[in-house]
Amino acid sequence: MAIAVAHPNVALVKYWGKEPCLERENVPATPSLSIALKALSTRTEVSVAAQEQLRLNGEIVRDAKLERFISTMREAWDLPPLAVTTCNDFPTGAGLASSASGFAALVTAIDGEFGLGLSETQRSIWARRGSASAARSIAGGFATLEERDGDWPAKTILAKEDWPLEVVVAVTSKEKKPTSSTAGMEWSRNTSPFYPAWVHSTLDDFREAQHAVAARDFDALAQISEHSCLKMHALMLSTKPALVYWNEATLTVMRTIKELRDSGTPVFFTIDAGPQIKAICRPGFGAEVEAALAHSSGVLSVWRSGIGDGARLLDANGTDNG
Ligand code: 2P0
Repeated sequence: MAIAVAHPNVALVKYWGKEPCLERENVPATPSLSIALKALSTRTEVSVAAQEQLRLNGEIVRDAKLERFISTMREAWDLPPLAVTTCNDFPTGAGLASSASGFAALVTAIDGEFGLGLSETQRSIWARRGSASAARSIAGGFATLEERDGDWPAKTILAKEDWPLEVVVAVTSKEKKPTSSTAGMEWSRNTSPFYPAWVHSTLDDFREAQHAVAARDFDALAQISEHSCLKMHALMLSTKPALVYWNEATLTVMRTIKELRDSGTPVFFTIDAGPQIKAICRPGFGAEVEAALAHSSGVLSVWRSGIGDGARLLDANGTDNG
């Protein structure tokens, strides 16, 4: 049996939309840039079984996306039936990127169990076929996902130790999101009049964010990240039917973060395809931001996190030596 662990990631420059005709391969229409969340993780065990079986958070489930992904891997390798047991220590499917950490941990565990010998780049390319954001969870730290030589590998552009930003996740709902990201981004591409502008302008956002990370320029990263986030939600709102992922508490927390920043705390927000808010702050400000968000109306729970590593195998005792 092989055991792997991976962290979800939060995109600061967002991915929303796939290349037409390459949807099944999850080829993004835009590059993206993210940070991994150390405090949240998915742990996945893979072993050989008499019959294929997926157990998610203790329950046997069917998952079409995962089954399709494993059959794609079988086109490249002769894999036996698998027992896959996966657990998230955070809500699944609620806008906390469980598919990112899920596919990253799965590819890493399959690679380990069957000795496929995949490099980190190859694992990221495989993980992307499961879920594009999963490629970034293979890399960890500050990671990019962009086109290179006709493929889309993820890459760590700055190690977490080199800029130990802190993240506070404010959970405002534990419900599953109403529309999956995969479906939502297809609707946006097909129906929003803003979609071409989104694709075009994200290239500039990506370059600016890369420069901000390289220079460890917090204010520049804050500005470009909030812009990318709000532009993605504007695209979602202009989709038919409209994709409204926020709730009342999402807006309240957004205002709390703005007030914190106006009073001198170096913090900015980002929001994915769900109502949770992630606040990113300079090292040393996590406790203050956590306390403020915990008291914000409608917040159910808060998590504080550092930046995490990429997906990795645990040893035979399940110990993380990474
Ligand atoms: C991101 N999200 O860049 C964006 C921001 C959500 C909002 O990547 O269809 O689960 O499996 O490739 O990766 C969520 O979408 O979608 C996502 P698929 P995925 O993090």
